[in-house]
Amino acid sequence: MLRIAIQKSGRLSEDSLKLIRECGISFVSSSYKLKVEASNFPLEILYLRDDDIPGYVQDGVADLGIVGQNVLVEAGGSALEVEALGFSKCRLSLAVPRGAEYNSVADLQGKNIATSYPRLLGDYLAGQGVQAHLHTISGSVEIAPSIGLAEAICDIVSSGSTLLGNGLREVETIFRSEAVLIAAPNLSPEKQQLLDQLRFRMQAVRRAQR
Ligand code: PRT
Ligand code: ZN
Repeated sequence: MLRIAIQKSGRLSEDSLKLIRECGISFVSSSYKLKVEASNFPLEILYLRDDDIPGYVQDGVADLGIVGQNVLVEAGGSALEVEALGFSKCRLSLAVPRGAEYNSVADLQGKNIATSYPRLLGDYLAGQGVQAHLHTISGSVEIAPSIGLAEAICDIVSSGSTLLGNGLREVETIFRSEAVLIAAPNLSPEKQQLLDQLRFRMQAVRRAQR
């Protein structure tokens, strides 16, 4: 039996469930059950917070998971990306107040930057030779400049309307993300075979959508 962890409720949930169903896997999901078993494929589905999924997969509590690449890379563990899934596309970007002067990333030298992605941002800044003070906050990052916490932010953007609504201007895209299927590094041969079957079905679903 394979165990897959998906987001309980959020931007990935609906498409994750839809993809599993489109693979021909039947299960009855209900909002209060955190674990369900499929009836026609040896698969158990766990509903978790997305941030916890890479860790559970790395530790083998779940064999597979569906998360954004942003969460996988930020987690920095040993869970492996095995399949890009094409949904929940977004980007991780730096933004500054609309009126602030900004010519290049060098302008962030010595500045305070608020983010929920200190690893991704730290790696990017290091690659650019820029040193800044990173303030890690877990939500409502876009508010930081207006309350004097930071001169810039680094957060997920999709339409751009949240930045606009908070008087911010996107200045650099540092990472592009989409939902991915991840797997534990050392699956047994039996589980690996089930994963191959599941991936084959997922690829067929994606090809049919193109
Ligand atoms: O409760 P849990 O921890 O499970 O969920 P969560 O609140 O951490 O995550 P959730 O559901 O918001 O997002 C899950 C994943 O969806 C993210 O990790 C991304 O991979 C992906 N994704 C796609 C997004 C967005 N689009 C997105 N727009 N994640 C977040 N946003 C937020 C962003 O943080 C910002 O506040 O939406 C706002 C910007 O949106 P726009 O359209 O105004 O630019
Ligand atoms: Zn989360």
